[in-house]
Amino acid sequence: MTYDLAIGDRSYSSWSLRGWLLFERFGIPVRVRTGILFTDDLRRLLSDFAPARQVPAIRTPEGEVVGESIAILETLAERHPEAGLWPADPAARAMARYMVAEMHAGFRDLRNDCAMNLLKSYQDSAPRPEVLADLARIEAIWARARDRFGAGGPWLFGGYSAADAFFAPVATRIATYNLPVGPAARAYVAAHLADPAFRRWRAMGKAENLEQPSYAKPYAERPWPGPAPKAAAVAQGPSVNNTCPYSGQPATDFLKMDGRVWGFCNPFCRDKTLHDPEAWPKFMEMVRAA
Ligand SMILES: N[C@@H](CCC(=O)N[C@@H](CS)C(=O)NCC(=O)O)C(=O)O
Repeated sequence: MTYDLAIGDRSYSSWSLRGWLLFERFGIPVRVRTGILFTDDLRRLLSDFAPARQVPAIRTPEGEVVGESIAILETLAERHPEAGLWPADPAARAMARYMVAEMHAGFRDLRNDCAMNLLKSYQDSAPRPEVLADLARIEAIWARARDRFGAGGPWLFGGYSAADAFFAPVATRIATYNLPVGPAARAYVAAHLADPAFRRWRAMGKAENLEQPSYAKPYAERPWPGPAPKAAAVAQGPSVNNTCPYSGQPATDFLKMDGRVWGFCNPFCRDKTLHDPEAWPKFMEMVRAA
């Protein structure tokens, strides 16, 4: 028995990203089920998670459904105290809770004007003053956390905590809409873009190959501002490996990287790897061992 997690399109659903990071970053096993935003597909998925009305939603191994990302976080933190979702220090923990609650309830101008879109990166999004005011507040609270508690690592409280999962989609917005922030905030944004868990999420979003026209913006584009994924291309077999690095099933779909062909058990496993090979430890272990 494990958790079930309902999510929307990985390229666009910022709340789903928060929910998923809580599992992925803290090593809590989960079965992920996806639905396409704004379609009957999502409504069908959510009918299995009643009474949840939005993604993310979870079902615990005992069958209890929990919606609202902040409630999902508290449920997981209570059930998995050893996972360290909240900082261990009580003052840091109080501040992290405050920041997560403010994120959950606020920053509406930033969220409305700059919807998360992990498929695009813009040169200039001409942010309104209201968006700049949200950014100023975000920079202030990030700096306060980093100054007081961040010495042990690149995250708000040093090591990765639930507060970082909640601000991950904000970091992507600053990056992809090229929003003006100072060097400390830029460094924190860069830590998110380089985070292997976030890179896996983005690669899976690209593999889903879904474009939501309502997210299109008229701004000039620029290259992705995070680490450039290693080059790989779709290929024909045979492959170096006979079985998929993720499932152990026979290899049926192939990619080529550094002159060698690798096999996977289905197009999605192939494509998520294709879009960022180095973000997938099981694949890279196989490459190194071959
Ligand atoms: N307050 C909710 C927000 C969830 C939310 O807005 N989810 C969006 C996707 S990012 C959604 O389900 N949209 C589809 C809909 O509302 O029908 C949370 O914290 O989980």
